[in-house]
Amino acid sequence: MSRPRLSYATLPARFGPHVDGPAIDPLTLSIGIVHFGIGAFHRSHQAVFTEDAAAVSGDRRWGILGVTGRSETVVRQLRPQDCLYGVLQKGVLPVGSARAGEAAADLRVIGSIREAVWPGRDSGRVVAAMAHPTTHIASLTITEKGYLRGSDGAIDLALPEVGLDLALIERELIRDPADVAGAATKIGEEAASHTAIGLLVRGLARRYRRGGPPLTVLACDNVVNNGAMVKRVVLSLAAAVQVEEPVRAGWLGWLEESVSYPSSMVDRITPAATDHDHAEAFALLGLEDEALVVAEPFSQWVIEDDFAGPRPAWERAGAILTADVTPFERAKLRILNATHSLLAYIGVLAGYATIADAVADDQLRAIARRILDDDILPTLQAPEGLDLARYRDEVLSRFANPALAHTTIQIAMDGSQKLPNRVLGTASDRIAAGYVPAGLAFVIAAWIRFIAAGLEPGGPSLDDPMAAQLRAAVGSPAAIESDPAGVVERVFALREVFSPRLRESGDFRAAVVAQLAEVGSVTAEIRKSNG
Ligand code: CS2
Repeated sequence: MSRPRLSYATLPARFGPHVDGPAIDPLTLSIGIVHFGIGAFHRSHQAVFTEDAAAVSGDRRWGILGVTGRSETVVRQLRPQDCLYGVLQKGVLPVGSARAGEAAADLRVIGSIREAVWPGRDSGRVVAAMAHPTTHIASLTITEKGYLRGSDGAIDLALPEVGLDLALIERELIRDPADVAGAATKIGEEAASHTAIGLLVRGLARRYRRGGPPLTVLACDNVVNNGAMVKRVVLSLAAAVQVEEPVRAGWLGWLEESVSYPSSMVDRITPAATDHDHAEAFALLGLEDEALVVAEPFSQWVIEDDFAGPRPAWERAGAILTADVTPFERAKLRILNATHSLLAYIGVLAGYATIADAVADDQLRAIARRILDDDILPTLQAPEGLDLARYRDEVLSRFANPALAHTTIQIAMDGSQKLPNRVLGTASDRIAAGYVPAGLAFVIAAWIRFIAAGLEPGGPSLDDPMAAQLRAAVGSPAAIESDPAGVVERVFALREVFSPRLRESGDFRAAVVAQLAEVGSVTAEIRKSNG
């Protein structure tokens, strides 16, 4: 017999210990937010803040319409569950409690996602929701590569799927499909957009055509200045439309004046849920939950208070609304994400499957600590209320959380997209200040060795949109030993990844060459001592 599945109907009237239901009746929420990218991170982070804000304020306008990426999987997981899902929060009982140090898990069912759609079939629904006057926010967690930026930061118009989406945006601007008398286009029959940004801009185009109220586009990805970044991407696609004046000028003017693009810093470690997590959640709730997400207890959201219209009272749910996100965002990307990437690459090479295992290694923890102190902390200005040294220590202890199986290989993906945001800006600042950051060179060297290891039969898989270029630049695994300077030269020639300052610093390249040897000996030593 199949086990009962989580849904509105099966939701228990009372929950057992360590389990909680939605903080507000999900069926009373209307859609106010369209979110692109309803992966695990959105569900463990913004969706929880949004539900808490609704519960505290009683404002029911902020249900979320969640849009998947290319795959329909999340829709299949959520829809049969009335979009309810659990967040399994896993940590260790704090010092001072009776069972200090023991693993502890709590489950909370979240109901703030009210609709889940797949652009392959439901693009029309997304565009309609974006044009609807009660929608005030379009938010995004589409990962670094989802913005489809070229090396100048504008959208890459040469990509065929972007070209296809541009045509759909032009069609929106010239002729609103729903306005055409007799056409009676059924929403489900509208053409599918191919990219998240294409669909977002198409939704904006319909909103503009309908004379809709202002809207906020809120990027929630780990990208430097994510507000300005998404604005550039949106405007570069919007400006590429070939439509006549005055439509074009009106459209571009509306995007400037009626749409705001606040930056935000997001933080909650959310590893992929394992079978073991599913079993643990089932034991707590007694219901099967195919959309379960797992997360650490810590959660933080800092948002630039620059909204074009109304927004949820996120500050009442613990978010920080501020005039300037930059110091928070820098500290988080440069301390947490950079160290995550370091531990991911060196961890894979040393044979550690999870971040917790990698950071439990004394030698690796000491290396991480040294890089943080020598090369990272000196580049940061502490945001008000944050002590950088304490933050560093907290981050390392969050990584050590033994209850989270956050795999090194998961974090190792997309290095070409991640490193510019988390490591290379820091390196550039150190070089500008007259230092050669050997520690950051070590991080790049670990990444290069990781790429090289992937060239070996049975080596770690390289999951990266630039995988082909990266493999070609490294050449062969043997090249790391026979011609390290040549390898570094070729990797640094990748303009999409390295800024001119880094490309031109011979000292930094030499440091990376030296650190390739260091990474090799550290990982060989660890593998040997671990047998
Ligand atoms: C991680 C992040 O996957 C990664 O690259 O560094 O997802 C990290 O877990 C989050 O940013 C934590 O807030």
